[in-house]
Amino acid sequence: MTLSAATMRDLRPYLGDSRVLITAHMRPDPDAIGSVLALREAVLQVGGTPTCMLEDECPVRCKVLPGAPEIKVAKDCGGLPPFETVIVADSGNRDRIGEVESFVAPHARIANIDHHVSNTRYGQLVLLDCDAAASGEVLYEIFIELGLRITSSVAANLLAGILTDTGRFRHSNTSPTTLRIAAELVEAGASLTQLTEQLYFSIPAQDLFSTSQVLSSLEFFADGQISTMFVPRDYAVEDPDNLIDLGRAIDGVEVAVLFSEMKDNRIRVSLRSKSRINVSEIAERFGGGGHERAAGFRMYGTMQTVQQRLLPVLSEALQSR
Ligand SMILES: [Mn+2]
Repeated sequence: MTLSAATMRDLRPYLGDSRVLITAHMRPDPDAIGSVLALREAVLQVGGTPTCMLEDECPVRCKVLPGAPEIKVAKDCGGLPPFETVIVADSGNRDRIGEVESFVAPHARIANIDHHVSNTRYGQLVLLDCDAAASGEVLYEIFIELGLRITSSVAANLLAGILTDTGRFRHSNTSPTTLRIAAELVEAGASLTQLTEQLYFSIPAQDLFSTSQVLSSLEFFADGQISTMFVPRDYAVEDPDNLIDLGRAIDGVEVAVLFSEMKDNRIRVSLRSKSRINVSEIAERFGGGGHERAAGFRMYGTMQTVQQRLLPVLSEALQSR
């Protein structure tokens, strides 16, 4: 599914507005941060005035992305008048922008730029390409169509999203187009080596201690086809994707699950599958969403009760394949 040129061009008036709010999903990952920062440059190039705002703080590993200090946190923005023009990147549904919602004017025009299959198609302008590996890939196409410059900082921000959403070009969402776009971005000045070092090999030492604790909670179900791990609330883990990748890397495991305690007494459930189970379908049954091989949802309860509700659903899915 490729976006039509006409639909992409409809974004131009959004970019040129004198007050544009640019946001993405809560607990931002490099694709969310990189997309927001690339959009910020797009707005500046067109002559608009961008305000970048997220519900949560920029993760430490993303702070090196060009322009990252420009991103504001919603709770520090009290008093800012609501925005009539809003661009949301990388968020399957509108709720995922969290507190930023209070800065969206009641009749604001919203552009929704995303690649999640579960996207609810909110907003007046929907730029959704479910075949794209990352929002960074969708944005690359938009930059080209609108004749915007892929500066070295835009290239780094877009490549950061593509690199991480493809698990460093390993996941099945890595298409020939993904690789071609990545090559163009490297040519435009993004350093794959530098991004990989910054995003993957600068782990805070505390994270490794937390990782060892989380690994000790590892359990197996359905003859070793399901692995589960628990992340208690007081464990600070910068990159939970790394943990769940470990659960999924185990020989014989088809689905890896990571249960994380949230501040509001809900449990965040992250799901990854290898080849047979569509975890997006499973997450949707619990009110969440995502991609075929990577999805998630949130639910009230303890990590154990949520695990007990999920396991029969996963076992059934495994049996029917
Ligand atoms: Mn993404």
